[in-house]
Parts: sequence; structure tokens; C-alpha cells
Amino acid sequence: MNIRQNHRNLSAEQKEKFVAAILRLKNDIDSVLSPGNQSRYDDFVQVHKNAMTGSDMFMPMPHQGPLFFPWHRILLRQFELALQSATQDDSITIPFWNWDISGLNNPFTDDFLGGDGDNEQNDRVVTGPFAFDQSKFEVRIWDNESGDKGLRREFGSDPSAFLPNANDDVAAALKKTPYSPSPGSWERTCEGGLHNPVHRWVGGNMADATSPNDPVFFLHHCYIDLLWERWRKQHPSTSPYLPESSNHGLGLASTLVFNLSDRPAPWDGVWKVQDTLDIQNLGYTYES
Ligand SMILES: [Cu+2]
Repeated sequence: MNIRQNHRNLSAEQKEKFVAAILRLKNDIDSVLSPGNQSRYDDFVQVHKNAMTGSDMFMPMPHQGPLFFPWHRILLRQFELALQSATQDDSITIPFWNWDISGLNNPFTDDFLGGDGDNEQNDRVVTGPFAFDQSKFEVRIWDNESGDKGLRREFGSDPSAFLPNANDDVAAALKKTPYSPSPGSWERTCEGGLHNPVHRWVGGNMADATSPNDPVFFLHHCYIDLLWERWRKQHPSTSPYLPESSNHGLGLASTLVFNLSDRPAPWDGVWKVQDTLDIQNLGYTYES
């Protein structure tokens, strides 16, 4: 059983291993979707882009609706398994970031994810292992045909962006029921009111459909995944997912989609929405 931790509780060695696994996936493991043209890391960027935009866009949409949590849960678990197989180290797990940047909560440090972009260099990240001049983290997939090969961030420059506060924003969202689909539901509140502003706050690549270009995407979504789990436990008599049935690919028995039917699948395995409700069945849990 893999245990996911708050990144602030990782040892220096665990942080180093996580970063090294990302760099391996980025540089040494070939793509399944487009071998020779991109890396295995880039496949995860591609799948997320195809879920939102572009000529390979598939349906149903896993954003702005109930599939948001189950779909990203599988994407993250597949990324975690890819990190493990790239390094032959099945102790590596995705840590989470609780959107706090004070003290040890800050993941944007030189020994971990690197810092903000430099606005004199097109907002390229210039510190840490993913900095452009380290030449170890080339961006290869953009929302449009081409873009900057450097990882980009623009902390807080979008005036509509913010980092949700654990005591107020997160606690208030966790009280919301039902799961979906009304404007005040859990899914709508979490995705629109907590998740989106963080993407925009980090800015740069994180503000795009190709947001997994920034490794912080996975720490951000890991926290979202943990919150879904917390919400479920906090509301034991509420349905953990809605709609229970639907003919639009949204119900509990619907199969999650990660590619157009005539394009290669990014990974082996098939999951229905209902298969994602038990994280231990998927092979992981969260530190208590
Ligand atoms: Cu997403």
C-alpha cells in the first residue's frame, strides 16, 4: 500500500527521489502516445490537454462536472505508477501541497519544485531542478502548436487568483452537499472555488490546458484528491458520487475515457467511475 504524504513531511532524501523520478520520466522514458517525439512525462500533459482542447479532444469532459474527481484520481495514480516503474522504486508516491506557502509548507524551494518565474525571461522558472538553464526539463506540449520550452510561472499575477485558506475556504467547501451538480454542491464548489484559483495563482503553464507541464500540478491535484476523500468521510450518509446513473457517460457505471477511440490508450486498464471510490483498492492511502 502506497502512502501519500504532505510534501512538508518528506525527508530530504524522499524529496530528492521524487524530483529524480520526475526527471527520469521526463528525459529517459519514451512516450507511449507518440514514441520518439515526446517523453512518458509528456504523455500525461498530452492526456490532460486532450481532455480539454485540440484535435485529439475526447468526451465526456472531465472538467466542470462530476467526472472531475474520479478522472483526475486515475490520472494521478497512473502518474505515480509511472514514476515508480521509471525508477524501479515502488516507495515513491505523489506528495500533496495544501496551498499554503508559509514556512515549510512552501514547495517552491530550490531543493524541491523551484520558485516563481522571472518576468524578464518570459516568466521562465530560473531556480530549482526544473529551471530552464538546468536543461533537464524541456516543455514540449502546449495548448497551441508551439510555445516556450522553459517551464513558466507567474505567482499571483492574475488578479482573480488566490490560494484558498485551510481554515475558511477549505473548511467551508467540505461542508457542501450533495456531491453534484448544483452550483452549491461539493464538486462545483471545490473545482470552481478552490481548484481553479490555484491553477491561476501559480500561472504560466499551470493556467493552461497543458497544466501538467508544471510538476506542481500533481501536488495540487493530490490535495484535491485527498479533499474528496475527506469530504466522503465527513458525509457518510451522502452519496460519494452523483449522478448514480446517466446516459451521458457520467454515471457510476460509466467507463472513464482518456483517449479518442481511434488513438492509442495512454495506459493499460479500464476503470468505471465506481472503481475509483475506494482508494485502497487503487493501491494507496493518505497519511493520517
Ligand atoms: Cu485537470
